[in-house]
Amino acid sequence: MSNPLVSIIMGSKSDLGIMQEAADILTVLAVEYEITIVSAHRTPHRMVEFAENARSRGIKVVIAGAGGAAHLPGMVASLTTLPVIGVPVKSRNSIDGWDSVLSILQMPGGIPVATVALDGAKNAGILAAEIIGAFDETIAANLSNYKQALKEKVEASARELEE
Ligand code: RP5
Repeated sequence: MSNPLVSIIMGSKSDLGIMQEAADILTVLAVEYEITIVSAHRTPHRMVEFAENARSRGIKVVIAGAGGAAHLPGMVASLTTLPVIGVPVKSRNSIDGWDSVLSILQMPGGIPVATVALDGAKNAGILAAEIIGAFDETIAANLSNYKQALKEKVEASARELEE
């Protein structure tokens, strides 16, 4: 996309099955994004370069997913003043998912990462859109329509059940 506002990064291609859900919902909400792989452990210099340049490239929110010893979201957060949303991934090197969750959630004071649920990439995308939507009325309207559709779906299910 030409002017991405959200950058979706992940530690490994093996995270893509989950992280694609963030991309898909951003497409639905008409938020421009970029998506790539940046590993805190395997490509640390690439991670530093990414985090130090994201703001000047026009990125407004970073969504970072990783599993196991999931240091990517926190390390990126330590290198940028952009908001970072962390997605704990239940990867094959994760014991039971808690390692991914706690690695991303339990940040030290001063370096926040907005952590979503295990494998919660879809909510990460929605949260990123909401941050952008705080300053962009078109995206806010798209979010409003999306939430209205969710509400109508639940109401339709309730009616069906009650019949
Ligand atoms: C993490 O290790 C990645 O984010 C991924 O969730 C996990 C496993 O990576 P691979 O061994 O599948 O490349 O750094």
